[in-house]
Amino acid sequence: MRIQSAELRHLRMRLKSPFETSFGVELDRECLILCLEAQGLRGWGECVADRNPGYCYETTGTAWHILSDFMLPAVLGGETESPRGLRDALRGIRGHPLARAAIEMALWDLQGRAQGVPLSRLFGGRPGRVDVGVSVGIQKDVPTLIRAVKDYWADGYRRVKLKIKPGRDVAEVGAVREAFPDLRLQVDANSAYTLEQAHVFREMDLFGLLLIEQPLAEDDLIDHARLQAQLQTPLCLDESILSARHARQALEIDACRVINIKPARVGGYAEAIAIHDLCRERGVAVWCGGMLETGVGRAANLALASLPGFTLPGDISASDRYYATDIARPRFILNADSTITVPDGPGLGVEIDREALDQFTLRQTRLAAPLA
Ligand code: OSB
Ligand code: MG
Repeated sequence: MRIQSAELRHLRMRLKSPFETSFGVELDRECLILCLEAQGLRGWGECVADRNPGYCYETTGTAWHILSDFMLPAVLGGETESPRGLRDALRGIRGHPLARAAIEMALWDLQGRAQGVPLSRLFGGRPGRVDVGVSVGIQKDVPTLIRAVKDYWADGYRRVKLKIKPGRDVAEVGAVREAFPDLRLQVDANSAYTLEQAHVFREMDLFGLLLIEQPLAEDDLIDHARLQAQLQTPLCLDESILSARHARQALEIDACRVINIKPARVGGYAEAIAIHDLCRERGVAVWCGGMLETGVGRAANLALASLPGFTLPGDISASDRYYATDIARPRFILNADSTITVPDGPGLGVEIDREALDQFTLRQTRLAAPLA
């Protein structure tokens, strides 16, 4: 498939409520939206890099640079056979998985639309519903946190993830556990601790958590293995896993027992599927992480989560958990059984709301293939 042109936009969208993690507070979510055109079709991709390099080193600024100056020129006009062929087209460009994943998503969408097939089918999943939960940011105080969880419970979420950081951990999680004894509960530290603070996690071991996500540094598999050895609760890695090779090595040394698969973090859906396959072979549970995606990235994540190894609920909440207005239609709604229905239209299975897209666009650029 010859890619004729690319349109890249930088968006800013107001979050319905501020999202606080161990690395900072977000009031607005920024992202890039990419549209690739080929054979009269449009494929959409989302780059989930944020304005600030808090979660990872990429930002909307670095992704704009890498995409418009290097990655898109390498793809435009060339014969990119399939999303899986992107790796070859980008040989020679190191790193920047979030930028890479945006192009890959648009190629999957193009392929799905060209073949009239939903992404879930292209990925090897099945149509239907997937289990989801909600990720709750750090709140002002414990009563506010309890109220937030109560509201999400009332909305129908049956799995909750609490963000924690040093000093805002055992008391918070203990209070939520006491108020909601049956809730499927997990925590995410976004690498805010060191092994010297292992006692925090030994205390949390008593709360019956589904998992503890990324307690230690992203480049520290060894100390994660040391921590896992002290705990009953499975450790789950997010930031540490950038490829299927990392996943294999982490599992081999028992640095984690669950993996959060975020397609963007590993450079796209092909690598995400490879991690899923590896974990499934080994009987290791995986779930689909989130990056506060718009309806574009959310549609693709739902398709991924429809693969059989995704046995834990994903961080894929309903559209109205994040945004009053989204850029894709239809909006995703939570079913009564704490699931969301996987889109079944061709490609991503969502349509772009041009008006909303324009409303949130800070800047845009268009790149065309060199004349053949
Ligand atoms: O660590 O999982 C994370 C959001 C932004 C950056 C990192 C993370 C998150 C979330 C939100 O936890 C998950 C969601 O999209 O609902
Ligand atoms: Mg995480």
